[in-house]
Amino acid sequence: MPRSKPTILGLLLTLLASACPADEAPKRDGLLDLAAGDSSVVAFPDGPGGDSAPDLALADSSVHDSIPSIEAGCTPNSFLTCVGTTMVRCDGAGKAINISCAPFLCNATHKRCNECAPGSDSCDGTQSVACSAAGTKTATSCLHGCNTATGLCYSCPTTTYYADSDKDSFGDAQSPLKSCTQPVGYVLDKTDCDDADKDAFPGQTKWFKVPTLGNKDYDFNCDKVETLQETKIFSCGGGCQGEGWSSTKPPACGASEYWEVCFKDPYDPACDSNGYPVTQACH
Ligand SMILES: [Ca+2]
Ligand SMILES: [Ca+2]
Ligand SMILES: [Ca+2]
Repeated sequence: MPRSKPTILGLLLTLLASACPADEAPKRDGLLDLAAGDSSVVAFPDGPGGDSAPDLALADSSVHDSIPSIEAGCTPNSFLTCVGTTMVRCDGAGKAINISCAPFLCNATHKRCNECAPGSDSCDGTQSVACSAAGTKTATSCLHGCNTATGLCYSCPTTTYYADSDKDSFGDAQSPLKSCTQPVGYVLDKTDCDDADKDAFPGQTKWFKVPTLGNKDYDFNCDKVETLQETKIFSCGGGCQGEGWSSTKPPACGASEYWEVCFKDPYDPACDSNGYPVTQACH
């Protein structure tokens, strides 16, 4: 549970009340930044970015201005206390100041700001950065790159593999994995357009009347186009012999339409026709 200001004041009062009489309190201007040329900053890391780290907002100066015992003076260059991400210390002139360690915690054991969040190992692809329990950051340049998920260096040269969840031997470009050896379930290929459907892959020649399982479309051959299997329109009135969709345009993928077959019976001069509903297949 976060500590509130009254708790902070109580802490500071307990710590310093006996050393600094209230009636000697000088007037503070409310500014918490170090004065230019204050050499004491060297002994007190001023947040993760050195002296460029932001000190607390002006409003927080009330922590000091309202405590005469601190205003009266503290032991120059001494560490006072930590409150969350705030370090309270005494500057070279004997005045208490707040230092912001944000976004990291103030470390009371080591009397400084943490440089990082302990345990938060990270990797930018080439350099591994570890953060110790004491909040100290250590960067290691990785010979074979590092794992962005674990933050650790690879021990050997890696290759990028891709998940093949539907086991059609084509991998999913959206699921890369760097590894020294080929992991089970991963392939070098990354051209599968639907890794949830083993019937959808580049070069698929079959035609389908129901959509793919993953993308719910009809692009089974991964060429980004839903190609109709049958497009021929035919009417028995135009010469009789032949077949095709009886409609004015081919039905869409998965839609049904009447397929008409027209022919001439050698023993009957009239044009015969036969027809039945057919579902459009695509890939
Ligand atoms: Ca696949
Ligand atoms: Ca597939
Ligand atoms: Ca296609």
